[in-house]
Amino acid sequence: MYKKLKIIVVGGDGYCGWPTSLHLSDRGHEILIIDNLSRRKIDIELGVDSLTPISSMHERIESWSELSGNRIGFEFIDVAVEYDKLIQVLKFFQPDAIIHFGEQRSAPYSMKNSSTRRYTISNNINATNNILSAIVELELNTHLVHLGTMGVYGYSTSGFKLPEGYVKAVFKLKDDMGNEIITEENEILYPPDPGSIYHLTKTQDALSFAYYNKNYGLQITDLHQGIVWGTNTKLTSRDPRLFNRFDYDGDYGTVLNRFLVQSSQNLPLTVHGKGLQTRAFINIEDTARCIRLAVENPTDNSDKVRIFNQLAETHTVLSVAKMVSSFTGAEIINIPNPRKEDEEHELSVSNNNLVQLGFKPILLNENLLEEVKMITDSYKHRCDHKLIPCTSKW
Ligand code: NAD
Ligand code: USQ
Repeated sequence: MYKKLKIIVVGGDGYCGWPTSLHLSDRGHEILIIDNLSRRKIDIELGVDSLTPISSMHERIESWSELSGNRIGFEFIDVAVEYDKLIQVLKFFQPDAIIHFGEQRSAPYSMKNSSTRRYTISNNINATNNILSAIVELELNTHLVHLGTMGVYGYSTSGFKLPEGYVKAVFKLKDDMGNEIITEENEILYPPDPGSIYHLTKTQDALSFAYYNKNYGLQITDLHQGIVWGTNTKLTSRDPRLFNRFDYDGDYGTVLNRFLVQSSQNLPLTVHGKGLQTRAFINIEDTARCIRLAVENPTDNSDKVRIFNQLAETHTVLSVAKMVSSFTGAEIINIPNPRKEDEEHELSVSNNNLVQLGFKPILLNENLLEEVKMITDSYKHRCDHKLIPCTSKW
């Protein structure tokens, strides 16, 4: 049996936030979404649209209430800017947990120009700090669950299985006389190594969490998530009005989803560089389940931030392309890499903390690819080829 919780989902209109809100509402938790709909506005700015038609936030909530009998609340607030409104809502709602998805999450968008770079920094850093600060100001006993990224660890061959957030470190230094000093073993945050402005904000979030935990004893779980793939979950596919968004454009489309769209459009699968860069992957249904596990099993340990690696499996980009190609027959092309990244490295990651809480990962398989392919085929007429290339270069 689990306790029914009052949960605020910041960013609950987004790709991960919407299915997670439905999943938690379906479990009987009381859900209040806070979102400033900035993701929909960025679509307008970029001239793109989700491949799947998505309803307005109000229609989503009304349909869910009609179909499930469960009410989800919605507050239109920019948490990075409208601190006073955020305070009012938290004071009134008194959440047991806040799930924080509310950040600008595209690495290519964050690297487009000075305006997107500055927006990403100010939005993400202020959103996180305002939420933390509001919990402190109101003296709430709220568990903050944040969506971080595997990218905080950087991408290069480490030679070992990446731990969950922390490493034991011994420092070897030289004093002024040149004598070697070897320190005792310390537990430290794994050294951050961001590969984009977006990833930089996530590494800075991690420091804020460590500080607010140390100084104010806040209860925080940071989920270092891999690349999410898929679109609908069992709940979002109950009715077209509940459909989840599907990004395929060069800024927001993530690699596996893009490969499936490219296949449906009879376009080649665009592998950046050698394609031997390894990434962590997780299905959208698992994203919602893992967050539920983190929220329903709050940390009782306030002496440090709890960090989980949230992934099902790791693959090179090329092996993902080959999987899609063997299933759809699409051609694979290697194109010059628009990003500054290591194109050939291994990645082995522990996800033991979530597994211990009962996470049984959904692995990439043809049936699941088939489900997503049905979506990319059904909405192929909504795809604009001009928007597929990755034009953001760094
Ligand atoms: P998304 O852009 O679809 O959703 C983010 C939501 O947050 C949007 O609805 C947006 O309007 C809202 N938002 C942004 N800034 C806000 C603000 N200042 N105030 C209120 N609302 C705000 O992104 P997503 O794919 O759902 O990702 C959610 C989180 O998960 C992000 O923090 C991202 O870093 C993390 N994540 C995503 C993936 C992935 O593959 N999609 C992988 C790892 C981690
Ligand atoms: N890539 C290709 N071809 C493409 C698109 C991408 O080869 O057409 C490559 C990229 O160069 C990169 C890899 O695929 O090496 C992944 O790119 P991506 O766009 O799928 O994912 P990324 O930019 O890393 O970001 C996404 C989410 C981000 C999240 C991150 C998790 O947008 O919010 O934090 O995945 S992780 O990658 O584990 O850090």
